[in-house]
Amino acid sequence: MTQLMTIERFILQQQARFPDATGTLTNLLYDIALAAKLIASEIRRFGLGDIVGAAGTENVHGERQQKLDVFADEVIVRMNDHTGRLAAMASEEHEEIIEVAPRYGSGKYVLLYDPLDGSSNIDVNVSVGTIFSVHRRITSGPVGTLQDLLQPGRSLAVAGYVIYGSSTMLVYSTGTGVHGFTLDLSLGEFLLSHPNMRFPEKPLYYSANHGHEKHWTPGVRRYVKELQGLHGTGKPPLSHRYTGSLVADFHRNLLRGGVFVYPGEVGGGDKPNGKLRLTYEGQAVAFIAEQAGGRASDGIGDLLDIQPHTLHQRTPCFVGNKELVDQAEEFVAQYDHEWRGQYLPYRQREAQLGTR
Ligand code: P6P
Repeated sequence: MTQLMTIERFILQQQARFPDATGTLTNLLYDIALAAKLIASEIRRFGLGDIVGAAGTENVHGERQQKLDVFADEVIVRMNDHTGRLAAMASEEHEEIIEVAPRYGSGKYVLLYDPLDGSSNIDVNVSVGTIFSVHRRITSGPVGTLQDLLQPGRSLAVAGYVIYGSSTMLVYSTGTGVHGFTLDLSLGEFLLSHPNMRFPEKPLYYSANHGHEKHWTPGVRRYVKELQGLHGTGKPPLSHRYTGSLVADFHRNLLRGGVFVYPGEVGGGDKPNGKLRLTYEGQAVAFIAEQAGGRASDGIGDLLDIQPHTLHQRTPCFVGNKELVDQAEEFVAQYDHEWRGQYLPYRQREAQLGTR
């Protein structure tokens, strides 16, 4: 019988490798794992329990808020706003920084998260996910500030996601590899099921929403045709898989090899700078991708090197096997000068620390 390794024991084992570790990050990861169990149990009951349909409210982006979005967000806030481990938080469901009470605000870390990514898929029973990133605090006041939250992804302390699918999995990295844990419902424990996850050498899939193809740039159109093997380069075509849940598409590509593509749009498209949010979606999958031997780009350069300017800043995103992401950059560099011209000023905007 293989050794039962719970996430708690694994995190403690990993902590032992850092003698000066104080256990704060370890306990923060426990908190996130517990929040994931609570959210998972509510999702399993969805449609059976009293949480049905949309909450009737809209989130900061004018998107219909499913009650489970609200529930997941509240679980994460309540799990973390009084532990003394965090100095501030940011969430897709909150327009502004989530303040931590000064008496708890001296934490060494800040947490950025999307509580329920892909939530429009909930009531059609397609996998959804929670995405989280943890930065080390860089300010020293009584509570955390935007400056702590608007850091490049390269300096992340932890990044991870939970996928609520046929099983519930928690995948995370602290910068020493990517490790996956599957929730054993009979034990109520996340058990190590995927140690040291790496993108397979040979990719099988690409994920993109062809419904937006008319707004893709010339370079991205050519790139996707290359992925489909239509340029006669002899490379085997990749199969197309797209669920509309970043976590589900990214997770499949991590396990089977592939690339997720959500580019910036032109020609009347309403997403010139992409759709994904840099701070609480893009940075997390980019950090995990690099730790798993892959990479992430906005079409210009590494997504982890972008200095965020606002909490809800969007980013184009090509993430997955390294050579597939490298290829995307080559096509954008060769064919997409017009799009680059309008995107670069957005990408390079100074961090707006005083505003959202
Ligand atoms: P589209 C979900 O809303 C999300 O942010 C990601 O999870 C997902 O990859 C993307 O949007 C889907 O967007 O435009 O293809 O529906």
